[in-house]
Amino acid sequence: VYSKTRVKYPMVRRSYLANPKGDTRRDLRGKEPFVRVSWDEALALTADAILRTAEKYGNEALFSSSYGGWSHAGLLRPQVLQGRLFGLIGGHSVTTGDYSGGASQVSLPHIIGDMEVYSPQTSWEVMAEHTQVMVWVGCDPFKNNRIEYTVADHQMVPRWKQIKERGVQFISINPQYTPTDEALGSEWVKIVPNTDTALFLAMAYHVYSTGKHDRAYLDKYTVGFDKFLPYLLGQDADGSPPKTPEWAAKITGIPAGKIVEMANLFASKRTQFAGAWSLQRAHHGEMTHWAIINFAAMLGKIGKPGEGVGFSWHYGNGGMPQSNAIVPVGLSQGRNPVKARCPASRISEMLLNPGKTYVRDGATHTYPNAKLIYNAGNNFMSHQQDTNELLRAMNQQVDTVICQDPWWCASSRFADIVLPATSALERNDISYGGTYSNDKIYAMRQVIATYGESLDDFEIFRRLAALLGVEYGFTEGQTVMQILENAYKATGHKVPFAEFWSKGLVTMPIPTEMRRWVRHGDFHADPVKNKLHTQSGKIELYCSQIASFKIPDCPPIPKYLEPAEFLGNAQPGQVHVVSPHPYNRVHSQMAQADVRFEQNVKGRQHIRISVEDAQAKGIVSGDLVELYNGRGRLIAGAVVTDQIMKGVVSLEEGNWISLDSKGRCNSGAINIITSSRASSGLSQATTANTCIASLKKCLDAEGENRAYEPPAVTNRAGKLGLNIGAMKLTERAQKIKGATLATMVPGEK
Ligand SMILES: Nc1nc2c(c(=O)[nH]1)N[C@H]1C(S)=C(S)[C@@H](COP(=O)(O)OP(=O)(O)OC[C@H]3O[C@@H](n4cnc5c(=O)[nH]c(N)nc54)[C@H](O)[C@@H]3O)O[C@H]1N2
Ligand SMILES: Nc1nc2c(c(=O)[nH]1)N[C@H]1C(S)=C(S)[C@@H](COP(=O)(O)OP(=O)(O)OC[C@H]3O[C@@H](n4cnc5c(=O)[nH]c(N)nc54)[C@H](O)[C@@H]3O)O[C@H]1N2
Ligand SMILES: [Mo]
Repeated sequence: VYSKTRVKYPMVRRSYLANPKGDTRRDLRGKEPFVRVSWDEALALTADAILRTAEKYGNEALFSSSYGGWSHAGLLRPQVLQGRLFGLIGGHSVTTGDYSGGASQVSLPHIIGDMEVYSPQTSWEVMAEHTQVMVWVGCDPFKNNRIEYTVADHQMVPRWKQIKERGVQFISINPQYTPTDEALGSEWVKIVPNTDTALFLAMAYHVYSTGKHDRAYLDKYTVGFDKFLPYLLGQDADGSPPKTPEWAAKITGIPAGKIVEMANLFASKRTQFAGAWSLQRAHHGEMTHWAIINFAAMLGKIGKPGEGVGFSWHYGNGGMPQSNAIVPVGLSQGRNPVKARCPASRISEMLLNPGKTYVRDGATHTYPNAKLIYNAGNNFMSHQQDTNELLRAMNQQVDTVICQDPWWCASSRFADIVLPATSALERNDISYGGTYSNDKIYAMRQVIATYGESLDDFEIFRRLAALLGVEYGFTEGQTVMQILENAYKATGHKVPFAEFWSKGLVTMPIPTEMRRWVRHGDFHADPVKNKLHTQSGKIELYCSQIASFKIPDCPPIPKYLEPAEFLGNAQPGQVHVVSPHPYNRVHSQMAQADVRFEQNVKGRQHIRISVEDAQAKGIVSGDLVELYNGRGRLIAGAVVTDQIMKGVVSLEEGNWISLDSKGRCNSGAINIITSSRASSGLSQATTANTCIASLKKCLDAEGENRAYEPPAVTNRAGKLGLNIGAMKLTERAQKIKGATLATMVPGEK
C-alpha cells in the first residue's frame, strides 16, 4: 500500500490535458509523462469526456472494460459502482461472459444444465468416504484456491491431506507438475497442451470396445449416445478415424498402453474427474469439459457419491459444505439501458470492427462503436490477449481512456486520465467467505489512512454522479456505513451490527445434511423429478440445441478439433506456452510488491522450462530468455526444471508492461505473445492457453525491468483553463439521459 507505484494524485496524460478535444496524441499513451491535476479538474475532464462521447456517438460509445471484479472483495466493488453510475446517465456498453470460464459457461448449460464452473462441489466428507481415484485434469487447487472472489479461508488444505491419508489415489494430467501434485503425491501423466479431448475420447473408445460402459446409466440419464458413438468408432460423416488409444497417443503424447491402463482404472474404481478452467481457455475449449462429461457418463459416474465430474474443485474451496445462509448484498448495479455487449475477451476485435455482427450462444449481436473506455478495478492492458493488437486498436479507435486504480498498473500507465482509488485497507466494507461455503461474514474495517489524495471508489463515483446530476440516484441518500449496516441487517444474522463490526467476523452454521451433499446427486436419485436444466432434462452427449445453432467451429458432440496452434503443428524447436494464474498473486495485483523477489529471476517473471529444451537451447536457471512469435516478444527469467514436459513452457499471467526499444516486454507479460483468437463461435471465449512461440537465450536485454517504476510526471505549463461552470455538465447529462427518466428518483436535484 505504500509502494512507489501508488498513484498519489489525479493524473492526466500530458498531450491529453493540453488538448482534450483535439489531437490528444494517442500514439503517446504509455510513453509520455503525466501531469498532476486537482480532483475537481480530473472529474470535470472525466465527466466532460463521457458527455462529449455520448453526445456525439450515443451512450453505446461508452465502454466499460471493468469486467470481473477481482480488485476488491467487498460489497462496493468498483465495477458494480461504475455500472450503477452509468445506468443513471443512459447506460454504457459492457462485457458479457468472462475470461475465467468463458467457454464452458456458455456450452455446459446446454449439455449438463448448469455452467458447472461456478458451482459447489461434492462435500469433503463424502469424498473422504467414497472416492478411490481423484483425477486432476489441469486442476491445481493448492495454487488456485489460495485466493477467491470473496475471502479465501484455506479450509481445504487439511481436508485434502485427510483424504490422501485415507489412501485415495491422485492422478494429475497436466503438462507440468503442480503444487497440488507435490502436496498430495499425485502420479503425473504428461499431456501435450490442448489435447485432453483426444485423451478422453480414446478412453471412451476403449471402455466401449471392451464392453465396460454402463448401458443402463446411459439410457436413464443421458441422450445422444447413438450420435456420439459413430464418431468414436470412426463412422461419423466427418470421415475422422476411430478414436483408438493409438490414435490419441500420437496427439497427446501419452503412450497407448497408459491410456488403456487409465481407462481400466477409472472404469473399475470410484473416480472423480476434476477439470480445470485452463482447459477451456483454449481454441475449441468448449470440447474438453464435454468430452470428460461424456466419458464419465459412459462409466455411469455422474451424481454418485465421490464420483463424477466437477469443474470447480480449484475454486472457492470447492468441496466445502454450504451454509445456504443469506449473504450480504451491496448496492445494485441497476438497469443498463444500453444493450450492446462485447464478449469479455473480444475487446480488440470490438474496437477494430465497430458495427460488425457476431454470434454468441446462438444469438446475433453487433459490436458498439466504442470511443471511450472506463476501467475501474480491472487491468485490461495486462489481462487482454495480444497486447500489441490492443494497442493498435486503442490507437485507431479510442478517444479517451479513464483508469481508476490505486496503482500505476499496466492500464493506468496507458490511460489518458488516472483517478487514484484507495486500497481495501483504506476504507470500510463488508465481505463474506467462502464463495461456496458462505459460512462467514467479515467486517473489512479501514486500518490505515488514505494514501495521498486517493479517494474511495464510492466517493469517486459519487462525485461524478453529483457533477452529472444523479447523485441521489447513486447514493439513495445513504452513507457508506448505512449501506453496509443495511446489507448486514438484511442477512438476518442474530449478532447485532455494532457487535459484528467490532468483532470483525460472524459465522453461519452448516446444516448437517449439506455435509452429505453430492454434486448432481438429486438428479441421480430421481432424474424425472430432478431434471437437469437442459432441453432434454438429461445429460446431452449429443446436443440438439448446439446443433441448431449450426456453428461451423463448434460441433454438437465433443470432437477433437486440432487447435490452430499447438505442438502438433508447431515448427521444430518451438514451444507451447501455458499461462497459469500466479502462485503468489491475484493476476497482476502485487506483481510490483516485494513478494515478487521470491520468484522473479533478474527482476523478471520466471518461466518454467524443461531440462530437455533448456539443454537444446543452452539455457540454465537464472538466464534471461526471449519468447517470441508473430504477435510480440518478451523477456523472462529461466527456471529449468524436470517438473514441466519437453516442448512446454509455463509463464504466469499478470505482469505489468515495460516495452524496450525493440518492442519487447522487459518484465515478461505473457499477453504480448498470446492470441486473441476466439475459442469458437459458440462462446467467443478467450484462448489464452493456445499459444506457440520460439524460445532463445537473451543476451541483449536493454537494462533493468522498469515495469514496476512509476511513470514520469511533469509539471503543467500554465493553467488548465477549464471553466467547469461553463461546461454545464448536469444540463448536458439530462439531455443524454433522454426525456423518459425511468431511473430518476423523486427529490433528485
Ligand atoms: N493464486 C491464484 N489463484 C487464482 C487466481 C490467481 O490469480 N492466483 N485467479 C483465479 C481466477 S480469476 C481463475 S479464472 C482461476 C483459474 O483457474 P484455472 O484456469 O483452472 O487455473 P490456471 O492456473 O490457469 O491453470 C492450471 C493448470 O492448467 C494447466 N494446463 C494449461 N493448459 C492445459 C491443457 O491444455 N491441458 C491440461 N491438462 N492442463 C493444462 C497448467 O499447467 C496449470 O497447472 O484461478 C483463480 N485462482
Ligand atoms: N494469458 C493469460 N491471460 C489471462 C488469463 C490467463 O489464464 N492467461 N486469465 C484471464 C482471467 S481468467 C482473468 S479473471 C483476468 C484477470 O484480469 P483482471 O481482473 O484485470 O486482473 P487483476 O490484475 O486482478 O486486476 C485488478 C485491478 O484492480 C486494481 N484494484 C485493486 N483494488 C482496487 C480497488 O479497491 N479499487 C480499484 N478501483 N481498483 C483496485 C488492481 O490494482 C488491478 O489493477 O485475466 C485474464 N487474462
Ligand atoms: Mo478468471
